[in-house]
Amino acid sequence: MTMFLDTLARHCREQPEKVAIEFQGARPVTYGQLADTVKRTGNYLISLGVKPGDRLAVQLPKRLPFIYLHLAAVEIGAVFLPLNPAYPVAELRYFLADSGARLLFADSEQRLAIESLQRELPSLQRAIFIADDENWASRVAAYPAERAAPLPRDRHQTAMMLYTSGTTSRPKGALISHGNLSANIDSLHEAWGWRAKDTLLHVLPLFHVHGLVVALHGALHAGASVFMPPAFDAAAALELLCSRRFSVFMAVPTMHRRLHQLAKGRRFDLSHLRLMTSGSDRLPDDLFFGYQETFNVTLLERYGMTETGMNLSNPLHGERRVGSVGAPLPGVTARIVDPETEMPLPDGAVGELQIKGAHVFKGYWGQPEKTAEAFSDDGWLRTGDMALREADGYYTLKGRAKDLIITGGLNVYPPEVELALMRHPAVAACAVIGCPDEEWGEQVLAAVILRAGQAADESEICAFCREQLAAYKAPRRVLFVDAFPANALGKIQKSKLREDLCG
Ligand code: MLC
Repeated sequence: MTMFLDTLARHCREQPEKVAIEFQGARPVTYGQLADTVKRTGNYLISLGVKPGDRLAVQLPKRLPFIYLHLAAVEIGAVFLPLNPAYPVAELRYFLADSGARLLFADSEQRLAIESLQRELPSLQRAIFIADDENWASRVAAYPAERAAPLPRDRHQTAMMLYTSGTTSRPKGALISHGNLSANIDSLHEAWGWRAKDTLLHVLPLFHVHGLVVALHGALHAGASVFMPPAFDAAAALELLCSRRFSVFMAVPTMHRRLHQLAKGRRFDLSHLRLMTSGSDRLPDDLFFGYQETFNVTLLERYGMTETGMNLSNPLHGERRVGSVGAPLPGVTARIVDPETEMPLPDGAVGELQIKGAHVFKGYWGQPEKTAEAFSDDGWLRTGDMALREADGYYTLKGRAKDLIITGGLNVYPPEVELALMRHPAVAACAVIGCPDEEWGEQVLAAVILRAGQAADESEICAFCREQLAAYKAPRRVLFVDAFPANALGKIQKSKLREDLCG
């Protein structure tokens, strides 16, 4: 297994003049410059007292400093903790307290909010604010581009901590090791044929596995070039895709839907792209076929999760099957089991999808019982997704064992939203569900029973949730009901609620 950072270092030595990243509106960064700035950034972090194993939190918009900090933190053995810039203070407080991060880099617009938080968080020794137009290279210019002694790094060391929503509790920090990252990247390179002449149009957020590992690491590991707009804009992306500059594009179904809708029946030939992938949520069949017709492209659907990176993929060559997430990637083993007994099931039977491989995460930060729950007795990761395996090895997802909602490629666990709703004084009981939605996949809907004599309206409840939760987790709709459908044990039947309310 080649360590991701070692291959990156090799590209920096062997092709220093080649463009690594062109951030839209900024001067392109070559591999040589990338290596130089990352090394200086690492020394800057060391001068700030960052030690191997320290959690380094970064809540910055998608810009070059985010990337330098990410690569430098990982390179010096710190644990990189990316945080969605959309998190409100209440969520940020939890992530910083739970992770015990000592250092936070944040957008200067957040200064007031974060400084007030700092008083409550003794573990957070320092917050450093970065302005939008800051020239990062000059911030770190005074630090050497060499290191006195090489830092020890092994594949079990934690490289990143990524928070995933908790099924029954607050979000958990998934610990991703250097070995996990390398296993993922090796496997994707083999499966998707990444190569140095690839050019990636990178439109995904950087604070998730999809944008950070699958897309960015994927390209840098290959020595390819990345063009990166600060955010996804469908019209701009379509124009760029038509420009013939790119060979690879990766997106979530909501982005593909917007691109497809933009075409409005016109045809654009994007077949010069050798690879267009879809992931983080199920790709609807109509979009798969719509892409073929409108863009002359067969999207490659793959399946992954924060705890593992990528697990299954349709093939680069060969049949990309509609509705299927393909077969296990190189180095990945998958099985379908009866969720009660965990006994393997035959082909064609629906059961829980379980995964093994060097890419599977180490566990959750500070939550050994949650880590234990995540694995079967014989060490398989329980994905919580229901699936079947066809006789020819293709897997098809068939729903979720857990009550997860996926909206715009982001996971939302109902208990977290329900907890926020229950803090509202007028809410007596609530149930949160995902309703099907063409653009977003699903939208968060809350069914609420009000306390006797209390009043509240939809917009008030939505606003109340948004103070506590990132906007994508807050309900888009609130329906007031008198009772919930319940089973004999009094447990709310969410499937019935979906039938009744989603219409
Ligand atoms: C934004 N909003 C969302 C949302 N994203 N609401 C629900 N779900 C989401 N995912 C809110 C905004 O706050 C805004 O609220 C309103 O929706 C409309 O905003 P928009 O401007 O239309 O949305 P936009 O900013 O364009 O974002 C849409 C998007 C974004 C699709 C570009 O959601 C996105 O980048 N999704 C990708 C997520 C991702 O990378 N997932 C990978 C996870 S890793 P208001 O009311 O304030 O205006 C993983 C593993 C794997 O799952 O296998 O890949």
